[in-house]
Amino acid sequence: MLDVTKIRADFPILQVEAHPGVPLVFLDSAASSQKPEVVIAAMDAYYRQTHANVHRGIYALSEAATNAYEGARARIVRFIDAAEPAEVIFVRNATEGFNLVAFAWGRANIQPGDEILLTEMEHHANLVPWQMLADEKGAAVKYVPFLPDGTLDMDAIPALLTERVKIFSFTAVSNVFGTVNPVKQLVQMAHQVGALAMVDAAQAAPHLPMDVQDWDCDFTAFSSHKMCGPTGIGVLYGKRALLEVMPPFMGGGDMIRRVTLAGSTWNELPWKFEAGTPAIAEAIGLGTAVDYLTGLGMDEVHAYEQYITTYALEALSEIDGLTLLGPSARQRGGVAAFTMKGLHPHDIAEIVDKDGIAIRAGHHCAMPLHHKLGINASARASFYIHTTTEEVDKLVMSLNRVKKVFRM
Ligand code: C6P
Repeated sequence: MLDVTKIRADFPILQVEAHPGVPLVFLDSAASSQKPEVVIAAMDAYYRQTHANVHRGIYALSEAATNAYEGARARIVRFIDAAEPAEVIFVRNATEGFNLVAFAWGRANIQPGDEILLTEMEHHANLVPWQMLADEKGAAVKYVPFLPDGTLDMDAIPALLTERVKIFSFTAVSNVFGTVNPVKQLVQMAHQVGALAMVDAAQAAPHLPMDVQDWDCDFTAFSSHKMCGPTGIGVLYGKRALLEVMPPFMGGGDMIRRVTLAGSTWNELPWKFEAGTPAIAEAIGLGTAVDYLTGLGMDEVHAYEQYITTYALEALSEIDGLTLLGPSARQRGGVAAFTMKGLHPHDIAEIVDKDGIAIRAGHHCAMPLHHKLGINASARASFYIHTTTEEVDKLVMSLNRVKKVFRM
């Protein structure tokens, strides 16, 4: 079991008060996680001692910066078990990863009449870029439905996953239900009909051991800021054979081999997809975050989150009038979205904030999911390696107070 007291000491922000005299209870890691001291220190040290542009300078400082940047990539390669650094592209966030694939792979491969298969539980990042592509190409977007318990309707897939489908893109872990989807099985199903499979790992990479070769996915994307790293950087993984033949996403410096006034040729992977000066300090911060998580052990991280989520689901289900969204703790990651009878999620979030508790309220960038449930919004508490049972108890007490305030 993780030593949560020790872990909490690693996160400077957990010493901060939410309001004067009110300690912060941070239950919004699914939106963006907090950062351990080692990550902050690595970025600080980089700017103080190593900063120069990468891949350009002949001088020692630039070489040191390049080594640190590429060293971060090597850490990601190990963390997700990619076959080689060429397959790990630094992007701004998961959202950019989806846009890159929809733009570069999609424009070259999607024809009128083709289908793109998604699920009804997707985050807008894995929805809107495909809808834009389908509109442009005269293709159709289809959706695997979810069942009332927030799991995918696996029986509906064979009828949807026909040979017209060119790519099946789905989330590994839902950011609302917390559902952990059977990634390997879904990838296999896509490949059986000759479709590619892209996995949204935004809520998986921070919480579960990840192995892209075992998944056998063609692409996956995730964000650094949800996994103890800084904002402004994320990762797109793609199989070399696919990336090799894809046209670039953006043009500019670093992504070219040769430029003449008549035209240009492209750099090798992964730099073909990294136009312009990259987020160097952020890559180094992400590399350090990966070291930090690896040091804890991703199996241990997952086991702890299962423990705290089980505790939270039990405690929350005792509150009269509260409805939890999503499956049992066994099948979910560390998120608990809920509604409370007669209360707007924004009112809930506003009142628990007075007790120092940070939760998210709204549609969590999953409007179609909420629409299907017949609601506009939900409240969501999310847990991470530093969440304690005492914090969950505080949330439960505060939610009972919300009911009193609104006389429910
Ligand atoms: N979800 C949440 O509060 P970006 O914004 O690119 O870093 O991540 C997008 C994204 C993609 N897929 C899933 C499953 C996600 O959860 C997110 C981000 C946050 O749930 C912010 S909306």
